[in-house]
Amino acid sequence: MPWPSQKSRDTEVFDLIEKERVRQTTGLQLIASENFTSPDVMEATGSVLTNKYAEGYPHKRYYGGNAVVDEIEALAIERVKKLFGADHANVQPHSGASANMAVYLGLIKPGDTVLGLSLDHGGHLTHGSPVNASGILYDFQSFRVSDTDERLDFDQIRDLAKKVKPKLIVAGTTSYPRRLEPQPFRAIADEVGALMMFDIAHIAGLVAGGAHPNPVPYADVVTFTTHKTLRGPRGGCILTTSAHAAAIDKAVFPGSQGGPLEHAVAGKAVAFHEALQPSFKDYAQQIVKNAAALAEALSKQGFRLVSGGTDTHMMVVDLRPFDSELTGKEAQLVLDEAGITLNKNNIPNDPRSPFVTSGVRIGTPSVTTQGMKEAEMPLIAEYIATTLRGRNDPSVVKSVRARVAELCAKFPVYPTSA
Ligand code: DSN
Repeated sequence: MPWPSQKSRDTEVFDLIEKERVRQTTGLQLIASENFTSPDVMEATGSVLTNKYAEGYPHKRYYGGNAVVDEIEALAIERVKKLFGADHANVQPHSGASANMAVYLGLIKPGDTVLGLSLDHGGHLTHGSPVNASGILYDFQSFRVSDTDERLDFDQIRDLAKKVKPKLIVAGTTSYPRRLEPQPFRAIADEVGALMMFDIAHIAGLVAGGAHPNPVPYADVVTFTTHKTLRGPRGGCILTTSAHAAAIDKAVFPGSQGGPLEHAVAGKAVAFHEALQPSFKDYAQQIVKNAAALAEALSKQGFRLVSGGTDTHMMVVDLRPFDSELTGKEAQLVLDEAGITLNKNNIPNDPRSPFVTSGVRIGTPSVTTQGMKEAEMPLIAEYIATTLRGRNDPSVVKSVRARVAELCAKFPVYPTSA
């Protein structure tokens, strides 16, 4: 027998997967960077393509047997180019972090100066955090959001760019709730002779669905993950102008990766197809409408929204006006018990550490995939507020847990949802 028989099947792992399916589908998934991908994307991701080695690119491989894989990867490339209007695409990055590191490897040299948003003001680990390879290998200089309105301040970014003369400017965020206009970044990059990279990991689905400006016409390189608002499989992608195509491809393979994950590439191709459908526009718009409704409802419950609200799929909530003793860490833990999953998050100039925090980050991509609309958002805000107010009373948390399960049962995610 080639594999263990059904009798000795690994029930331990499959039982745990089932447990996780129940957790995901009976609770509210409000992590801004997560989503429920489609059964078709999961089928492609779990397919025989996981068996294949395919170092290289379509029609230029180091192994035989890649005729079908070539067709799949070429399809993924064509679809994503069409989706975002890009000259060139590399669909092989295993993750957003791999995509970003490949861009640095391809476009700049170790020690070069780069400008990016500070992690504690909403940037990303790979935008120069001192504990990440980006910050270790390159001279990252960080800009921050303004103290007055907690939004990007392009005068500050321009002044810093003129002072440090970066080779590359990185736009993009992980916990910034406002639209990111690409034109001002382009103008500053041109003023100081820098290249411009736009990391749209969080907003890729919004851009694809026309609910956020598309930076592709302005940036030299655009990176993103495929599993957030874009609702694809876990993975990364790079779009470039023709001028940088060869350098980026070389930096992905052989520069920083070996064999591509063609099962993930197939999942990406399916997700790009789904995002090209007219209904994806409605989905993207609904994510934003839901986020606005949830932000308004949370504010009525006594929370403060960083920057005063949101224009995207996410919000960052300052817990201090609601309860000055309550930390993000404690909120995340007790909300988990109530079946509400989100993550603690620093607010700009947070007096607490990243392990404790004074805020939480909340996103609407997953609940929107479930079919929830503006009408459900005040309920979610109420469940959050009730849990946090009654956090020391297990009966309150238990009763919210039951109400959350009841709400989720009305919006089943997958056909077999519990
Ligand atoms: N982990 C992602 C997020 O949650 O924003 C960023 O890589």
